[in-house]
Amino acid sequence: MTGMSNGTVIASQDGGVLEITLNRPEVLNSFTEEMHADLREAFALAETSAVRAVLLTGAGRGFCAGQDLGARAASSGKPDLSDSLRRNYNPLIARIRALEKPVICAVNGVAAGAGVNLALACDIVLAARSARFIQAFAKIGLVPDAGGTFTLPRLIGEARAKALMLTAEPLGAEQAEAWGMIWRAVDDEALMEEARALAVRLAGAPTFGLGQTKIAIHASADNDLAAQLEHEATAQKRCGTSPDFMEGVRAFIEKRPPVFTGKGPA
Ligand code: T3D
Repeated sequence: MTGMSNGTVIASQDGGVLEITLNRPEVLNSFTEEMHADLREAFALAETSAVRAVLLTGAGRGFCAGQDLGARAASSGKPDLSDSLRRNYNPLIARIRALEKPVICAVNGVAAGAGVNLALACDIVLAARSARFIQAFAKIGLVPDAGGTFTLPRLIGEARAKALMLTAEPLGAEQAEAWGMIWRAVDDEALMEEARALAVRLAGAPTFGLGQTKIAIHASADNDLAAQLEHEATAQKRCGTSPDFMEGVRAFIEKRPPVFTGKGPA
């Protein structure tokens, strides 16, 4: 196992799985400049070819409570919050969405503010049954950020997204699953075992094809059917010349488990 720990983020790689843990448990893993910088380093590791699946979680009883408000309370005058978004949150969300490999999020406890929307930027979200999701921005006069106004209405529809964002009411993990906001609510004690098993499984999958699948689903937000069919045709051409396609087909014919490399076309 290899990895890095620079205080506010722990990243450890085991085989093709990179596990990234937000590590400021005493303040529910809320974001400071330092944590953003550490997370950037962790996601740089995620972009290396040896990593084929990423698992993001939080240390302690919370997943992430969004921006550290202590830092904001200490600032004098009128902070330029667009600067914070453009330098930190926006590149983080864009990076997770663009990463051509699966990013699993294990929401181990409360997620609030940008912490919710960070989770929703990931590809597969599991949550502890006791976890709550709070679009807390309305309580402090801010607009939901970290991509939440993009992802949430697409996941659960405008009516529910508006109500959650205008009231800042907490949403439980089981309701989040029932609404299609997350993949699955899991018993608290089973969360990490289940999330890790999923990460290991996906790290052994045909990574190039999974990456193309993720990108195709994102492209559908902007495409009409004709454009999306063309997107699929182009992506399928590339997947069809990848070694994992040939391996998958051979393994099927030979009635044996496939051994995927994760590589794309040469
Ligand atoms: O500013 C910019 O850069 C713009 C970007 C903004 C993005 C955003 O995320 S804005 C939204 C910021 N987040 C919030 O408004 C959530 C604030 N936190 C809460 O509402 C509650 O803590 C929770 C509902 C998340 C959890 O409640 P509870 O009762 O389970 O825990 P707690 O007692 O409130 O929190 C535990 C500790 O964490 C506590 O510290 P203490 O009293 O033990 O010393 C609390 O102050 C601290 N904590 C929780 N959230 C934050 C925080 N400290 C700093 N910043 C936080 N966001």
